[in-house]
Amino acid sequence: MKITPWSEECGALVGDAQLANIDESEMEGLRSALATYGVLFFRNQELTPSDHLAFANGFGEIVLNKFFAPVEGYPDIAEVRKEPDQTMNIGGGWHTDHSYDEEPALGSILVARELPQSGGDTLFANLHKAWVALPSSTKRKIKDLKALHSNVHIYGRDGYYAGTDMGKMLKGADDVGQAIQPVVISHPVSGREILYVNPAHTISIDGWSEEDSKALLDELYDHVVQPEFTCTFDWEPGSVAIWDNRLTWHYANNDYDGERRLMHRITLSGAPLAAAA
Ligand SMILES: O=C(O)CCC(=O)C(=O)O
Ligand SMILES: [Fe+2]
Repeated sequence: MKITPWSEECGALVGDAQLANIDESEMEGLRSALATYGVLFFRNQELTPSDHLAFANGFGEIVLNKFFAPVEGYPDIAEVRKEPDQTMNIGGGWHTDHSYDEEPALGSILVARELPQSGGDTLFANLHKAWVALPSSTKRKIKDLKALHSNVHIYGRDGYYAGTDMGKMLKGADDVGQAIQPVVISHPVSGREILYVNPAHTISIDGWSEEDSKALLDELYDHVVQPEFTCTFDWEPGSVAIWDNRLTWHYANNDYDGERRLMHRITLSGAPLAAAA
């Protein structure tokens, strides 16, 4: 197994490894690389849905996403699908998954199944690097804050997706919820500080007015999306990505109208998040 940085900004490429056939010491190497790099990319994998499931079970514990349709015959694998006649995709804005859960998911293992001719890249951002580069005055101001995260406005009955052509592909509109999370967390494995707010799910800073919350959050979001903290993954047949939801945001480009894109996702369960010391 050979792990090399994907770019200066984020991620690592893992070569000389087949996820369908990995031993426990390589698995431990992947867990540790994920905590360091935030997202791991793989090429030329031959991974059936059963292999995908076996790898996920070896890596950690699986948690179900309540909103995505399952792959037929594999209730633990979710479909991330956009059909040629759809205009909306899943994850087409900067976000991290499941921050609205009390115990946010550790991350996901996403496998390319059907790709458009071009486009459909996924962008990632490194929220540890983004934290480190914040001015000290901002760090002091936000370090002990908490924020409210929700999915009601996205997956709920009157949410964002319900009004689009993605609405019919999703389920669980009554299974929505929210959680309070520290604005700066300590990574459960590496202990590194991470800015833990995101444009899709963070509603407000706990105890702040809507207006003041928005001003601070917008300032933080503008900071994170700078090129020095982000990288892009161009999917090929056989590509796999594993990301850490605590350390990264992601963004699925929606630039391939008229073509199908189908990915299989298994979500890994996480733990409650602690505020940075
Ligand atoms: O399709 C992608 O590239 C990512 C979609 C997404 O946001 C997710 O699966 O959580
Ligand atoms: Fe996502």
